Amino acid sequence: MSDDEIILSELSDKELVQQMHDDLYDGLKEEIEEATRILLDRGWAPYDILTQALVEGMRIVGIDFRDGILFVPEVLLSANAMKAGMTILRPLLASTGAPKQGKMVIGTVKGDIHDIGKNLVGMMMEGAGFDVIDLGINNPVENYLEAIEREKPDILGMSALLTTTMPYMKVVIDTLKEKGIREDYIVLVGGAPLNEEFGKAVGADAYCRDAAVAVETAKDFIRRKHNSLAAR
Ligand code: B12
Repeated sequence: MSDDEIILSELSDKELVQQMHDDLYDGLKEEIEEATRILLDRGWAPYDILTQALVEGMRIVGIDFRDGILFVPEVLLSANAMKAGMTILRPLLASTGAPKQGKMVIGTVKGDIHDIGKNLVGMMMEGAGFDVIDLGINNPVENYLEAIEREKPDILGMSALLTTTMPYMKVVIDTLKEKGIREDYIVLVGGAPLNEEFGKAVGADAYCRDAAVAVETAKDFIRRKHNSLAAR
């Protein structure tokens, strides 16, 4: 059967998720939107669609990008398709009615334009009851400073997907230290090339491997912050 004969709504859940991986690979935005809606109609939890269909699909794209089978223009189409699916899921993830937890400022560091992971973390944090101020991509240290001064968040989150841009996180954290305000914020870092050791080395409070870990870690730090304030 050729692709254009596939009727998404007639596929089983498993086939549909598989088809979404293929459609994400091919950058088919409308198909991703349709399939996302179908899974929602079938009672799928938004988080499961996000992880099993979209994030897993992008993982496969990442492998072929790494191996030189896919190139930037194709991966951009995949990213756009993924974002279209995320746009449908976002309000559903954000409206969980979770009690207010705190505020987060998040942005991708200077030189880096990857934003899917950051957006996903922002969405999940909103769903968990955090107010999220998203600074977007390619942020120099000044942007972070200005935003934390203005927003007075509990958490500062930085994202980097390139080995060449991840050291910039240290520039931001060192600047906070120089200004004597490092301890005023919980600093969380993330992105595919990072690891726990790197997080420690740059002076972050924690490295988070994915959005779910980011939410749990953020809640944990907020609890600790409240406990230590209460103990004063
Ligand atoms: C999509 C993509 C692109 C898209 C980005 C579109 C967009 N709007 O984001 C485009 C095509 C533009 C792109 C461009 C480039 N890319 Co690119 N890209 C990817 C790809 C395939 C997927 C990234 C992604 O979205 N993953 C899905 C999300 C959900 O995962 P994630 O980002 O890791 O986020 C999760 C966690 O890391 C964590 N997290 C992320 N951020 C944060 C922040 C905080 C605070 C916390 C707590 C957690 C957290 O939670 C997220 C959700 O669970 C990766 C492959 C890979 N393995 O990562 C390459 C990859 C990152 N890109 C790579 C490269 C080389 C490039 C280019 C230099 C290519 C080129 N020659 O031009 C350019 C760089 C442009 C720039 N200056 O930034 C390399 C990096 C290699 C390296 N070691 O540095 C990778 C690894 C591919 C590869 N193996 O070669 N890319």
